[in-house]
Amino acid sequence: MATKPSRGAFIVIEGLDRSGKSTQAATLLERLQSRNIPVKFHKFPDRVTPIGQMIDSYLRSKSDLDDHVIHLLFSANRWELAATVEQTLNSGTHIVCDRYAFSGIAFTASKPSQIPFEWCRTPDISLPAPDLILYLDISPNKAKERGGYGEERYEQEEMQTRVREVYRRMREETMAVGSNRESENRPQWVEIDAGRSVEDVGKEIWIHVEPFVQPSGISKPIGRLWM
Ligand code: Z5A
Ligand code: MG
Repeated sequence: MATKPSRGAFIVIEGLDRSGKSTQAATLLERLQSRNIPVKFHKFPDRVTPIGQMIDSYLRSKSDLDDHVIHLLFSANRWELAATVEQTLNSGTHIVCDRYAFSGIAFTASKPSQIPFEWCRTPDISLPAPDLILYLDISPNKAKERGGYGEERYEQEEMQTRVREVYRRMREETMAVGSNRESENRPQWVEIDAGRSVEDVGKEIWIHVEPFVQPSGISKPIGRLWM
């Protein structure tokens, strides 16, 4: 039985549609579980909650909502699980999370309605911050060749190109935000070339994750997004 760390690590997988986030989240989860490392999985949107059901209906184009409203619902969907995330981490269990606030900002800020980036970021300010963001990068062209592309409303190449640009901006800002603070309080953002085989991407992910899931655990307190 592995020793429980002082607190668990919060690991978020982000990236464009079909970059392989869910595939890699499942692989990572398996890898951790096979080593008896305590871990819990979250996925956003969490389509099970009442708010998540509204989001699901919107994504499947079964209902229509104002761009601001759907953005706030995505954020509320994270807030309704924020206390659970904290409890899990404080109990010494790691979290692997498939998409988080970065998806929220990237998708809304890329819409033709041109909602300002800062407006998009505001509702998620002070959510539990990840310790590690694994950003899976892929060209929209390559993503298009993968299974299931185009089934939901945001999966068009032009939109995906804009989404990629907003992710790049967030990466720069996430790296810069902490420059006046202790660097150890900054979430670590790692960009991974997701255009390679599932195995190669998984191997690289493990190289970045392993230092975060040591028995000694994470000693710094849980951070707050953009604070
Ligand atoms: N959204 C938002 O607007 N605001 C928010 O706050 C949040 C989300 C949280 C649904 O999300 C939408 O919600 C999404 C963003 C928006 N946009 N759209 N549309 P979702 O997470 O539920 O989406 P999804 O249905 O899980 O798809 P995905 O995340 O886009 O895919 P993925 O998880 O990145 O990829 P995958 O399912 O692992 O793999 C896709 C296919 O590629 C599959 O057939 C795999 O077998 C294959 N695959 C995976 N990896 C590889 C490699 N390496 N090589 C070849 N083939 C591969
Ligand atoms: Mg997915």
